[in-house]
Amino acid sequence: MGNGRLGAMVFGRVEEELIQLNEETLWSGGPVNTNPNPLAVSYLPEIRKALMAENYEAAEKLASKMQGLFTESYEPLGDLIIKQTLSGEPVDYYRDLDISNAVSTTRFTVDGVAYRREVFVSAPDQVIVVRLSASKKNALNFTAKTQSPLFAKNSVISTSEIVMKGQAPSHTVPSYMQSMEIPVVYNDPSHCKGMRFELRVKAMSEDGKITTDDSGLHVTDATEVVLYLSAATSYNGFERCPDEDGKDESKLAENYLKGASAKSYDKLKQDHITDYQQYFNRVSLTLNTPSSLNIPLDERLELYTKGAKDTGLEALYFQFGRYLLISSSRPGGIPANLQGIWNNHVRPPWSSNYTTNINAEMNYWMVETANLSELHTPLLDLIQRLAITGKAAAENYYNAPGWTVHHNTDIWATTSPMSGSPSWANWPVGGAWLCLHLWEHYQFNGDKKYLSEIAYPLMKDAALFCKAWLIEDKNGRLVTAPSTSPENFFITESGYKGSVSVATTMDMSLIWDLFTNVILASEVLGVDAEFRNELIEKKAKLFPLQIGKKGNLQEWYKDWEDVEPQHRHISHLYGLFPGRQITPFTTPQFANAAKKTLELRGDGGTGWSKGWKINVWARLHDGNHAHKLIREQLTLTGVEGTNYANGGGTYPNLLDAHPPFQIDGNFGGTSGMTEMLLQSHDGVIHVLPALPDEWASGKVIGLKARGGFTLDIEWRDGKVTAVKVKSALGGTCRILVHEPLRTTSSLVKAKGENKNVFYKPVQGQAVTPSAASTKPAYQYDLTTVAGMEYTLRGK
Ligand code: FUC
Repeated sequence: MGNGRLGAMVFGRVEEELIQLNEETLWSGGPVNTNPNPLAVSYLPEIRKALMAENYEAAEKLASKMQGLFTESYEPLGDLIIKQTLSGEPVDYYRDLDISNAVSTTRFTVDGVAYRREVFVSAPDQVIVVRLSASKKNALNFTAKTQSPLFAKNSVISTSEIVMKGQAPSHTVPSYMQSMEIPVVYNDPSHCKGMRFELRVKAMSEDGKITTDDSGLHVTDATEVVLYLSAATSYNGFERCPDEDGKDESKLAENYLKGASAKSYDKLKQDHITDYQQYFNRVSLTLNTPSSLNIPLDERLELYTKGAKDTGLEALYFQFGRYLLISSSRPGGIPANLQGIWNNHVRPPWSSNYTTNINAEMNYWMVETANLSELHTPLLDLIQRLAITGKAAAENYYNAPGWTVHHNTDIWATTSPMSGSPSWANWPVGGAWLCLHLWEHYQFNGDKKYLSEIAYPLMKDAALFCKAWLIEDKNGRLVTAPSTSPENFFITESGYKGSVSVATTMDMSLIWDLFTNVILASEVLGVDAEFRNELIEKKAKLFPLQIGKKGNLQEWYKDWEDVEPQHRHISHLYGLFPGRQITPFTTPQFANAAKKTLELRGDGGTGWSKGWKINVWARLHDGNHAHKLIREQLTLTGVEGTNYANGGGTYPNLLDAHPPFQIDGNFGGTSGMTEMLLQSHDGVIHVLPALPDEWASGKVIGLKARGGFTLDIEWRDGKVTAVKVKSALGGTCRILVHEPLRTTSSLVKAKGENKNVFYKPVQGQAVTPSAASTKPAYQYDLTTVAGMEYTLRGK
């Protein structure tokens, strides 16, 4: 559970309940050193020389010299442990997490007394609320205490309130670096790094007795008790020392608690539900006739894993992704990290940071399409901070203008390359990928002020970096060098296995995408004509997409073999998804090559890898293959240890298994499902572009399309029966459906170019769906007025 900032993992144990706690700003470390390796830039000419001489081995070695430090880690806040005194065995045990209102309930009966616990995390009141109750008067006896794996100390504030004060490590070494002797360091003599945190717990009750001491809160003979949990850290922005120059975490925690405990439980709960549902209720999804299956989730997943059909579970998984984002990413906060906001490790897997070569972006793939646009802002805000540290990285590492991000970042907005294998560390195009988010936020909402004041300047500066980063190969084409394709390795003609070469397809596709979007944005804003022309010129000279001897989309500059042909990353398909350089309508030859690549890569991989593959198969309009991957992603697993190759699946609580737990797969899965139902990246709003046979009938309400359109779609026996369009911005809404619609005075057969500026073709040619689609395709133009709704019906 969570409100974006505070996270709570409710275990639902009877005698000793455990609620694991997190606060999104609680990270190790402090402001980042933006120039950890001043000699780095001096190696660039040598690397490029080696690459031009095709000496990849030398280039790989030299790339290791252009690296920096690790990011810091997202840290756990601690635990609330509720030890309840019970006399007898529990019966009638029940627990749930209701994602329609974000409240969890645990109930059981002991000795004829029914006990109940309700937990929710309030965004309006910024507290975690736990209500314990008993069906019999004065039957509630328990102790609540707090603990933390970090350095922390408990004490008493009043007869009903306790506090835990602690400090985060000044540095935590990633868990994959096993050789470090002291991986978690607490003391920073300069008093800069290592933020403070505070957790307060207050109990309130109408009856019974509440006392406190250093061991916790003691409640005797009560009937109903509400616990309010409030937490804060001294994090004071990415550029400030969180210790010496930190916020007053104690005052913050105290104020949240004061405000919340002055409200009645019912009011707190109602305000929480109203707040949560303003996001959640925007979208609903029904697939076939919902089953009346009423069995525990682990059993349901097990049946599904064994092959049972359960489209209700698939729809639940879709909504669970939305639930998770509403619970972990709120305006004004920090973006959802590798584990969202739910982490109990001091040295979490991959530091529970932001991995920008796939994972961080995947968390936000569905934020616009699944109608949660405001929740995009934590990521968009982080990009603003990355552009500041990233300017230093561009200068220090490459002597280049603009800004750049490498493959990892954290709350301190680290942008320099990590230290380790160049296959992941030396990847300076993270900024280009993040810029897609800036652009899409505009594309979906059409806010020109945001585009001109925030998005465009950042995009332009990222393009400045890429422009400087490109060099000419011997044929005069623009390439990147050094260049990697995260995190894969090639085998050269002579048998050398390496990761550093020139102009990987992913690099070129990212830059193609960024240049395309900057060109469009500068046109929309009517600015920077000269710069735009320069980009148009450069874009035309970019090393192009290549089709390899196997008919695949080439991953590398040359048609090399892969060391691991089924590698989990499909970086070279960026242009298919999330990009739009490759589409079945505009570039069928490359779409076919991408399909071949996917076939060669196979459907295996980590949770997020399967999540990505759902999206790309949806973009290839192959709903059945996308659905096969949904089934695989929802395979029940208990594997906790790291498995890079084939362990992807879902834990009994519906969280994604990389393994270990990593939240990107959940978000990627939800995104993939939206892409199966609606696409709007290719010059037209494509309704049900990748409907699998198993989703024969259904209804989705509230999906978003570019240009400010919201769509409700109903279909029966695989055929669309009704489409409702809400237009926020007005303009032509061009719709592509696979069954004819009844035309009206405002809905006519589409002719000529789509006049809606949000649908400008980027491949220099209009969409030709009938030629490329295996199904019949009908296109209509709906003339819309801002604020109006239109219902279109099948014939
Ligand atoms: C990338 C992936 C790993 C993992 C990590 C967080 O390095 O290749 O599988 O997801 O990020």
